[in-house]
Amino acid sequence: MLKTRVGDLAIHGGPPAFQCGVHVGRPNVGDRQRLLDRIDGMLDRRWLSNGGQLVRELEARVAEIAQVEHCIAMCNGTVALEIAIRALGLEGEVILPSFTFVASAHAFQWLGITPVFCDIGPADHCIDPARVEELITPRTSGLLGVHLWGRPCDVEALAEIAARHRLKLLFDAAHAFGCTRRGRPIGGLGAAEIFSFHATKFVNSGEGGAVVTNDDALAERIRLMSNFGFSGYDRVASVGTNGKMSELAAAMGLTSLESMDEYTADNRANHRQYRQELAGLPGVEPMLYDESERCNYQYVVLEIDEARTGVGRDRLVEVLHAENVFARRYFYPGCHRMEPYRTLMPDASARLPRTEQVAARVLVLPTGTAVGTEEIAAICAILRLALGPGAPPA
Ligand code: T4K
Repeated sequence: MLKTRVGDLAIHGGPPAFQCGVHVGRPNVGDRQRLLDRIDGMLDRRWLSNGGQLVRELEARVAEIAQVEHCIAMCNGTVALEIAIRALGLEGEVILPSFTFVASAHAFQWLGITPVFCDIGPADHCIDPARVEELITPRTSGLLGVHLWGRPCDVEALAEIAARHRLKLLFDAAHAFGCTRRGRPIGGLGAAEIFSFHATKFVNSGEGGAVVTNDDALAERIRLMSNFGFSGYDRVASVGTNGKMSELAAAMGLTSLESMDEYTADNRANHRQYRQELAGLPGVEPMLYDESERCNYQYVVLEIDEARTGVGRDRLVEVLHAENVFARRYFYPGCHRMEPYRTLMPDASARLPRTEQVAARVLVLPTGTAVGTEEIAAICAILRLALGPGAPPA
């Protein structure tokens, strides 16, 4: 039973609703015995990294799910992005949304490429193709679409612009593993796509990521670059770095992949429960997934319209945190308001009105296999209470 009394929004009088806390990003953990068996095998083989059996298995499985020719497993999604950018030969400027996790922008800045921030579209939280062309300059070498929350961006419109301006097209699919766009699995779009298998992702390897592509030559360059450029024991064919996934991470990733369908089912049920329990709350708009596509439902995202709720998103976050519900404001305040971009591009806000608006409204709630139906019911009750007596009962 909830003891919370949010009242007039002076934070509650009773103890927090959850003693241990309910977090956004709590990892899904697959079958422990399967994981331990894999780790045993790895120890028996005494093969811990550098193209081991488990990494090869994971690559084959990811390529199969994404229906692509090549998957190169990586130590994380950020390095996957950096290596893909370098292998594609991007330079100068690249256009991408500001409303994304900062790694999408940092990967370019890190490589000496200027990220040029584009606003997001009216219908989704993804890059707005209608605003891309005005940002193209003679220095532009590519476009990065981000399938935010696992909802694919407007791939076809971006491909058309990229083809017309001879730009390379890359997708940050960190959130979109297991999803489809018009029935086609995310993975084979553009020149390459990258996945993240970070602990917080629906399928996770603790830390991990991958680049997937159908381009043989690009895949070969990426594989070399992820292993210092080694093409043989003593032969180095190109500059490279260490982007390799470890066998331990692959053991976790493979085990996670085996439970992917259960995770999806849980996420979907959670999403549905949140929608039902929050239905009818004026000014609280749950983000929907396209049920005609394959979705992973891994984020529960609300938009809070303060003009209608009378209570701002930030206040709701405070209330939830006081109850040990660690909701998040992803991806506030937008990359353009984070350093170094804030200093380098002080005027960016003026051309990113939707980014600014959405960044001020988004509230991300806990989901995944670690969150049960009673917890979701309690989180929704806290929100209803916080939204005051005007909020209709569930
Ligand atoms: N592109 C996009 C669009 C991305 O969203 C990301 C990563 C990337 C690229 C880069 O991929 P990676 O290089 O990370 O593979 C988290 C994740 O660290 C990050 O992977 C993810 N996106 C981002 C959306 O979320 P933070 O800064 O929110 O992490 P943190 O430490 O605050 O943890 C998030 C929540 O998860 C907390 O509530 C605690 C909980 N948590 C976390 C871990 C690691 C757990 O309960 N257990 C855990 O083991 O970035």
